[in-house]
Amino acid sequence: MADAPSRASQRVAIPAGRFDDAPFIRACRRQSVPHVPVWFMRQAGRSLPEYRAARGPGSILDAIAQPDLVAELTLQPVDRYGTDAAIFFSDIVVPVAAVGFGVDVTPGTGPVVAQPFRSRDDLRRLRPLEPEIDTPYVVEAVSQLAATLDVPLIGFAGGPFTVASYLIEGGPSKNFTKVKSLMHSDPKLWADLMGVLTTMAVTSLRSQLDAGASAIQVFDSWAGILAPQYYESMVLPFTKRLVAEVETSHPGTPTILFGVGTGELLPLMATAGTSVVGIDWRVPLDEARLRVGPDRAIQGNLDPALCLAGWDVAAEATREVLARAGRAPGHIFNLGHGVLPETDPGILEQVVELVHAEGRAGVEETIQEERP
Ligand code: 1CP
Repeated sequence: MADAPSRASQRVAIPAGRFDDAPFIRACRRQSVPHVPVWFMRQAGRSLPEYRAARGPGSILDAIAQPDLVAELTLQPVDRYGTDAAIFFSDIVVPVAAVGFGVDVTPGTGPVVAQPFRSRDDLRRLRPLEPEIDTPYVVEAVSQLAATLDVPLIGFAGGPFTVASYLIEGGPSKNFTKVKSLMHSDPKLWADLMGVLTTMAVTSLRSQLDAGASAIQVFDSWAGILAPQYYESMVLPFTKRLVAEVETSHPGTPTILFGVGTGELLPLMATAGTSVVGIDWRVPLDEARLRVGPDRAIQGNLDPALCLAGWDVAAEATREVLARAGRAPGHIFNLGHGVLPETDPGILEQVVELVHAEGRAGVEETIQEERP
């Protein structure tokens, strides 16, 4: 680890804006595109046989700490599907695990915390993240990928609410009762915890952008569990700070904010400052466009479960998503949540082909046709 800074200084500089003409980046900016860009949340891993072959047994955190393996796993779905972006292979709990909070990721379950966050004393277990020391493998893998990829790399962080939910609940949760009770019984401690996690996310995202990521996504996956008024007062201010700080250090970087079950939160999420709002499958995209307003691109929103019902069903549902997205620029095709492990990769391959062939949102020729 002591050699991390020198390795960093030897890194080849990747010019910022290298992918400004890529359809994914252009769609994030609501610019015209040659075709609707597509990528899939959780496209790496899970359903790919080549993932299972390369990854082997053991905790995913061990895999994430091997830059060569991470680069390979990140590239696999891009090579197979022809997606317009790569999502960095890592996990939202990597920063908190790296500062020693005591988080593991159990196969079949997800993140598990040995001693969950309970009181003010636990804030001491969340020291500031130093990426070159704590997560040099992230910096290294992003650098390798930035030098190799011919599509933009999306870096990511967990939204502070979603990361806090794992720390407080101790693992995956259905009702988030412990989180909600801490939020409401000790709002000051909640704000302090959110502040620490926001800073950690910003630090991690900046390290990924410095190393060559072209865009970032904030996965606030479980924020949809909250009523709008509490999302607005107890989560959104931190998301706004996160986005503003990334914009300050890396101006113009496309940013995406995503959560599941956020139909009622979309108008608020649209004020967080990201270029794009991710939409789950519950809100049709024409309605989603109304909820997020004209200043944001949208990403989504094929129900991942419909990819399990055969190609005819998946094709019809894909066409429905494209039709609902309409012709206005600023649609990135995605699933409404992550790829399900039992998905046939062949179906996702066909979805990409169909979106590229038939997606019209922001397509230049369409815009010209519509000019008087
Ligand atoms: O060992 C394994 O292979 C376990 C499965 C797995 C994988 C492949 C986990 C455990 N994490 C990951 C990688 C991962 N996690 C990626 C890499 C890129 C990709 O898969 O394409 C990304 C982007 C994440 C992000 C992540 N982790 C989120 C946000 C996205 C989402 O799905 O909402 C969340 C909530 C996690 C926590 C997590 N990690 C792993 C699991 C099974 C879970 C979810 C557990 C739960 O339901 O609470």
